Amino acid sequence: MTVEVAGVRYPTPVMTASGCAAAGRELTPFLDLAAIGAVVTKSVMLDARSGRATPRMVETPSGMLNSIGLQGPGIDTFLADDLPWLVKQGAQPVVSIAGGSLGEYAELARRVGMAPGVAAVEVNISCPNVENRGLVFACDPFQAARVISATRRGIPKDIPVLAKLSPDVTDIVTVAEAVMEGGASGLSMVNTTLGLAIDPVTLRPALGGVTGGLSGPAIRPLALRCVWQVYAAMPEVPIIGIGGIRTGFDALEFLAAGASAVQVGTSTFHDPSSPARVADELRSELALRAAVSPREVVGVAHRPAGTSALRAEVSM
Ligand code: RRO
Repeated sequence: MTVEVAGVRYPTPVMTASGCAAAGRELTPFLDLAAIGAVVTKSVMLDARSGRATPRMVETPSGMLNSIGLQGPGIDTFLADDLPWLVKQGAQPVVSIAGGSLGEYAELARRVGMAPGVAAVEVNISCPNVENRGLVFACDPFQAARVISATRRGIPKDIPVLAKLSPDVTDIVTVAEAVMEGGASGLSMVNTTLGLAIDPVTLRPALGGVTGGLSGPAIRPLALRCVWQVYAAMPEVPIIGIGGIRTGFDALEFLAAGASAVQVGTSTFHDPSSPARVADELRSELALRAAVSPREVVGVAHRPAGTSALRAEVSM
């Protein structure tokens, strides 16, 4: 089940998604952090933040909305407490960073780049819960590329920089091309999509922050479409698929569409063992199709019917 993404090896292709389990401590009663693909930590900013007004989460059909607003301890506390703890667990830490300006990303990169044990850096340029839409850098190819190159400069060459993209754009391929030109080593696709829910009693927005990021199975076809489009345009670019993955077959869909690995997020709220369980289920799904490794199915959905060596008939 080992996979390689942008030059780094992971024990399985199934990682945690940023934002759903902080730095992983809450998951330890439910799974072995060293045995899952990677722990992608909650996006951390330079300073500690309390986040947005409550309520911050609301259930929606087949998913949920969040409006956390980048709550976190700040980079110094993260690097002093959380990262060393993760390294001690034997986990592969993928550190997610988020800044409000180019300078902040550059400073975050400099500090994370000096810390020991970082497997990869995921650059969150797509948080939907920022003060204004102009700060969703991933919605503008030019700004997105600038953030990635400012970050890349601060990170040692052997540590990959993954750009986390937003699905809330007209043409995700243009953004993907821009960040790759800016120096990204690969892409994490996708972040949540902007949504809204109305409280049935007050008839006001259900979230304190009014709008929020929609996640869960409701967005899986949307995320899958994004992965498909980018793989079709740039098959050589490493992609980590994210969006509503809940089962091994969901993960397999993303691999077939072109992802080399996946992240599981919202599912952990009702089953905290999800990242390990999905990997186990994916192993069975691959065996069912006589695939010897996850690598064998990456992008297979793009090949003409009948040209793959995989077992064609699977009884469901
Ligand atoms: O903290 C958040 O509100 C948040 C972030 Br940073 C993100 O990238 N995506 C999201 O749905 N929420």
